[in-house]
Amino acid sequence: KVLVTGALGQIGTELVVKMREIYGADNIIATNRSRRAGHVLVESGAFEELDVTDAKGVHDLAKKHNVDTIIHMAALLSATAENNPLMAWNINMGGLMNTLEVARELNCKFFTPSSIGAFGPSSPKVNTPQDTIQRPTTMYGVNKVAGELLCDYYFHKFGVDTRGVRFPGLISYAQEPGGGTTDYAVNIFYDALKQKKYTSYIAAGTYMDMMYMPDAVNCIIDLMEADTSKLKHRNAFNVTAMSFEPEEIAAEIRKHIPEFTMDYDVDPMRQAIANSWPDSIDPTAAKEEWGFKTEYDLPKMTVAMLEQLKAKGV
Ligand code: VAH
Repeated sequence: KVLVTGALGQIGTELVVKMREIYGADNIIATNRSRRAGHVLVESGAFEELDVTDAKGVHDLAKKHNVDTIIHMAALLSATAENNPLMAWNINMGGLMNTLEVARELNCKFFTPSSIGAFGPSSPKVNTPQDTIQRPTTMYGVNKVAGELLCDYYFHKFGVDTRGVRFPGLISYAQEPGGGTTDYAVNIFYDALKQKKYTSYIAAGTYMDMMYMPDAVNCIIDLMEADTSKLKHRNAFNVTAMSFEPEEIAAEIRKHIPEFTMDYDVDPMRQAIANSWPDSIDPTAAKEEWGFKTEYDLPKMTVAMLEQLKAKGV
């Protein structure tokens, strides 16, 4: 039985659908701080409200469902965290500690994502190595580095089978993201379809790693099914599918919507966050240790996103 926190979030939504297909709907317990009536997951299977900052609530729910795996996705993303640093610490670190403790007590396998946000201005910017300096300058980045270290600690101190990846920006059609810096690369598709125009809050020339959500979901499943004896790293594998800047994704969209135009209204805070992150990261360790691979590059993702959003009625 798998407990997923933050299941109604951008990753959780598609992850739970895929895991239910693979492992059976009754074996994946979707939880979220609040239920969202009408959300595909709330209407289609086991759903429980869970606030990950409630240690007893996490323990009792995991015990009630006799879970053996915890996929901890509940967190505040970079821009939200930068606007509410104390709340971000409490939710991101408090939630992680509570779920790690339950994983220790109930002997659960554990996954939580880190991010390219775990790197900072002093990390090598291009082809950022798996093991390198990590001095992020955002609260989100501090949470992610602390989270990587905490998950390593629970592995070597308590033997908890913790695993994780450093996700790039994730692009999805099923559930809009909330409060990220890379989300311009999602918003651009919605606006291209609705008004054939997008105003980017990230400046031209700002490269960031990205990945289409189906590849990200497969990443989590592949890593969780990997042979633990092959893992030299445990948490925070660099994973990425592509790196692009706003003009490149706009040009790709224009191949399908020729009249699409984009202009800029740069948001200083999210631009500063983006500037502190790598341009591109090196996923070699993930490829070597558990066969990480992706199917979608920018052209293929653009076709898929436009098709799926049109089908959704955007
Ligand atoms: C964010 N989408 O923008 C998330 C992610 C690497 C980016 O961590 O905060």
